[in-house]
Amino acid sequence: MRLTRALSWLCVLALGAVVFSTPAAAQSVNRAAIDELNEQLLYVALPLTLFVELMLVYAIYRFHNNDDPRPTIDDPALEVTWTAATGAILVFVGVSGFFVLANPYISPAAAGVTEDGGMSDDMEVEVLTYQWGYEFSYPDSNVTTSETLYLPNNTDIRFTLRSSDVIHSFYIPDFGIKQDIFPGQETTARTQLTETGTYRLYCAELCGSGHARMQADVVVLNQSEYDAWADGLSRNTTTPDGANATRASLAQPA
Ligand SMILES: [Cu+2]
Repeated sequence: MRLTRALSWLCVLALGAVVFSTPAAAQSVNRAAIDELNEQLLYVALPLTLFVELMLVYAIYRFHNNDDPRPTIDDPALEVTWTAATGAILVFVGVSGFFVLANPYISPAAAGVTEDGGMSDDMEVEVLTYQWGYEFSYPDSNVTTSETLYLPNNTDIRFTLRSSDVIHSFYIPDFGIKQDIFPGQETTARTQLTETGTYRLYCAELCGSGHARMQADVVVLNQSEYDAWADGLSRNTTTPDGANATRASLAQPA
């Protein structure tokens, strides 16, 4: 009786942990897809964990005074059942994971999105990495900045990633984006942001002595604020928060 009560409390605690650990609203469609997958897998893993633990506790309790244990003899029905159940769970995990991987925001290259590919409505941001920093170019607005990456929300954005020296990466944990960047090769990341705010971009590949300094702020604005920011920069005004110069003024020697 005491055991039953203890197990009931264990179930209540586990359910409570799931309910209260539900993550806050995601900041990007990528992050939403990844969070949803984690949640689905949790709903499979939690009952399984509970089942195994309950069996363990039951076996300890039921057989702790068994002085003459005997091995289990063949039980084909039981073996078929646990093989089929394990197979079904693995298929569920594989299929759920595949659908997230095939998402055109998560794997733009796998989904056939190239620089001049089918998703040309995307806003493009060219990211150039070097030891040790990021430079962001906005071809649509003819603007180049460093230190801070400004982005609009509710717009499909494609990042074209290049490196001028060694392997770097483009890692924004809040957006669920992590893409390596290789010298002499172009990689792509894609997203749509859902929440305005300030986030952090990191390099996640050890790229030399300045690696720890290689990070930048990411500011997500609503579309009108973003347009005002881009307009202001294209008119060659300087803002105090990291925007350097327009691409036109960079191109002209002083
Ligand atoms: Cu780096």
